[in-house]
Amino acid sequence: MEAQDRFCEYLSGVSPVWCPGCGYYGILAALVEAFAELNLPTKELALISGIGCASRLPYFVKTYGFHGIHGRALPIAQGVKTANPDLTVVVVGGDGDGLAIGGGHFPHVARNNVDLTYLLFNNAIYGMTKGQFSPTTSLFSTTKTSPFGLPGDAINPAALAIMYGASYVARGFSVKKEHLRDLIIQGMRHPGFSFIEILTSCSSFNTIDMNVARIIKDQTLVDKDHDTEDRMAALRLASDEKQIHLGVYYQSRRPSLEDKFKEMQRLAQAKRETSLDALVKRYL
Ligand SMILES: Cc1ncc(C[n+]2csc(CCOP(=O)(O)OP(=O)(O)O)c2C)c(N)n1
Ligand SMILES: [Mg+2]
Repeated sequence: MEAQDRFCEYLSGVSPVWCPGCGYYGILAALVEAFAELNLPTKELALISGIGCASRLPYFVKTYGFHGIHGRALPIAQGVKTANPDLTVVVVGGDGDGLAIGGGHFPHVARNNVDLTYLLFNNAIYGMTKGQFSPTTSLFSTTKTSPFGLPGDAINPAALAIMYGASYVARGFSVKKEHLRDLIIQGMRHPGFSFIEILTSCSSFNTIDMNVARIIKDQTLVDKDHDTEDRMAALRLASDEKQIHLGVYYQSRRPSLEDKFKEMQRLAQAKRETSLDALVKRYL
């Protein structure tokens, strides 16, 4: 069976409730196409989210799903993966969910290299709660909670992921569906923590920061000669303020948390006392 024929097998039949023109429809299509291409059985996939418009995605897909609480998608996903390492775990959420209330979890899943694929839907606004600024809203933006302009500088999620130690970091764009699908496939195949920042407008509350026409004009693909193992070169590309580079910035192989747990289990078992007497004597 071809990937396009498998596409519907991954849809739950629940219709998305996002606004007309929302970029998230394109992300949902790219993700489901990635699942169909990888041909993973739905019972081996788990989608975990927090709270927000982006976090509604697990309802629309026929995999295991967990619509968690605001900012807690990553620790829930780490728990799921640790309890059942055979599952392929994908985390979805917004910029508010992952970088404001949930911002304290991001560095730790990245440095520990937990084997998850995290899709951060960056619309630079709190969409669900109707237009408050988020950590990625740009300086001086006027929003419902910054009527005289936002005084804070925006976070760059992809650059942050590189610095936190994520072992696969990419940036995609919701209207470039095939390109995004390929980034997701590569991220899901990568063993370790994969982070994909997805630029997407919020058709109701932020079409300025994430203006689709401007991003189309400003974007270019990551150069074929870019060395994805060069962390500093990756950081430079992710932080370029003149042009938006879409593609893979960084990819490296190092043991995942699951690999390290296996090694610790082996060490603990090798040291295990075989008799109660020997164990008691250790404490005498
Ligand atoms: C503990 C807690 N605080 C605040 C909220 C209210 N709340 C719901 S969604 C949200 C922000 C969503 O923004 P984002 O994560 O960027 O997702 P988007 O809706 O833009 O996809 C907030 C503040 C909540 N549900 N729980
Ligand atoms: Mg948002």
